[in-house]
Amino acid sequence: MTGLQEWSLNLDRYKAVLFDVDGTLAETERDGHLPAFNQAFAQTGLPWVWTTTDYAWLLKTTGGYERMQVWARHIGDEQALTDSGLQILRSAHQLKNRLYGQIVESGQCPLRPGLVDWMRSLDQAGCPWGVVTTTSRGNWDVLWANSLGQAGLSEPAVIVCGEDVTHKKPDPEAYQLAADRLGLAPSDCLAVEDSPNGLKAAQASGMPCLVVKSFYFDQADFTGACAVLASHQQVRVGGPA
Ligand code: XBP
Ligand code: MG
Repeated sequence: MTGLQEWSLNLDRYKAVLFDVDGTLAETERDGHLPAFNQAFAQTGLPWVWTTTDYAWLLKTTGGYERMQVWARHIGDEQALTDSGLQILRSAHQLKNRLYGQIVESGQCPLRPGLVDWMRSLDQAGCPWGVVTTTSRGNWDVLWANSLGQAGLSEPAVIVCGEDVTHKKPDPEAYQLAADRLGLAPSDCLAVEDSPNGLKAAQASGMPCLVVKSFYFDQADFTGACAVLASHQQVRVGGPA
């Protein structure tokens, strides 16, 4: 019992459930990506240190490499935006993802409470679920191998990652692609997101979106979401909406 109000997911209404990854499945931005960025900057010799406040602002930009370029522009680091500077940023980003993998492997990004329970309920009800993220594919693979994949769940029915799209969230491309691959209309799927960019991406594709708030987006505007929850523990699968 959480003391929080339950939210019923009506499976007569949806043919698939599509989960965002970062922030939605685990607090990967707070516990994984941010520490990995700062470790990568130090190891690359970049004199950058991102605070939690910086990162809350930086999360307006999806994509880690893109986020680093936004920071360089923000602080007026022109050198970082030259051809040679961008090569350094690219290497730092690759290093960040390797370090992120090590953090996840060490168990520091546990799945959010209640998530596996409702995914298991989807499996039991025969409702396909998938993941729609614009993080790098390797970051999904390491999270799957070290947590979700060990929970006895079915394999995701569809996986869309950053490399699969030309335009990252809030562009609708990732959600449109996932629905296409499932052979479904976006309006027949439910997206599960934690961020305004994710909500916008789902909405722009025509997909209803449930928000389960995370650390960085606790105070964000989620107008238009079909519900805004504090925890996955509030979801009850199978009941009327
Ligand atoms: C997640 C992101 C990503 C991750 C870092 O977006 O914004 O940029 O923070 O991943 P989504 P990379 O909400 O679509 O999951 O460094 O691999 O880009
Ligand atoms: Mg997210």
